[in-house]
Amino acid sequence: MEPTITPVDASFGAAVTDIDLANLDEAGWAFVEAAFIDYAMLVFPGQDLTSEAQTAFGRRFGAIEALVPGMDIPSVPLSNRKADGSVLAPDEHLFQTLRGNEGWHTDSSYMPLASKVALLSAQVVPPEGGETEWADMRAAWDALDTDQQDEIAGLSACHSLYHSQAEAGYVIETGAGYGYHDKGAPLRPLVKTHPVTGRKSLFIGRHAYSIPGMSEDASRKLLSGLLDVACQPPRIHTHRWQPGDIVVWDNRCLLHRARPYDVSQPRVMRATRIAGDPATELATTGPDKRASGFVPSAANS
Ligand SMILES: O=C(O)CCC(=O)C(=O)O
Ligand SMILES: [Fe+2]
Repeated sequence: MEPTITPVDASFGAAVTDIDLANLDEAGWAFVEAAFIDYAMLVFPGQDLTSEAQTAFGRRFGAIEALVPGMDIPSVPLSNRKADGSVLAPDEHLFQTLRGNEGWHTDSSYMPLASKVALLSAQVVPPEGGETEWADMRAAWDALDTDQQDEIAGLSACHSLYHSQAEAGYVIETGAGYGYHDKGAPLRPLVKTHPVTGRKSLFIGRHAYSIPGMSEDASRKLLSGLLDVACQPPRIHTHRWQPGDIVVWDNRCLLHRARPYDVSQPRVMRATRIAGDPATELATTGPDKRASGFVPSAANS
């Protein structure tokens, strides 16, 4: 069986059918690997993978990033329901994480080592909303004029989950655990060169703030202006999930976000995150501030 590839209506992305990801032979993997580099995002409808099969497929792309540090849970449920079936309350950490995912981001850019690839599958989907969207930051870079490209070429930004969750309305205590830096914030160039394709892309999103050498206000204006322009058609694609679908995307050159839905309806997804390569996804350490304008002092550190 030869897989069939159908590009989606955007500057990136394709759907792949006639393929069985649970029983992928080497020829099948070679096909997926090449298509992934060409399209940056692949949708595989109706695969219905078990958690183990999703993890095994994920490992083809690289080492799994442990989302629950110290625990061997390679693929994690992203569910708005607790184990007893009740709905998460707004003051719960996971509820806030899920709402935070509704802002454009690239995964783990707030970690010293950012993620390079992510996989997401749908188990239970709400009747309306709850789609996932991606945006092509290569095409966004290409769409800037030379003056704009020159203006940002040498700049870097801090990335922090304290910052992005505060912007989403959730103030997180210091020492909150996974993803919350305890020394300097990771500092990353605004322009990233893809290690495989060599293409440049904008490396921005909700975790990015505070550009060294610029005021907080100017940083905010620049970053939000870039994000607004970047995440526009034809550079975005929205996937309306069916249970059993799995999507894999390239965090090195795409942003993504979840779309809102009625949170009284169940939405159960399963996520696998692939660690970046130290040669290309490791950040340098930036200033010791948790959010825009926040500088720890003896009193509040
Ligand atoms: O739930 C979604 O649609 C997006 C989740 C997400 O941001 C992720 O899996 O990294
Ligand atoms: Fe994400």
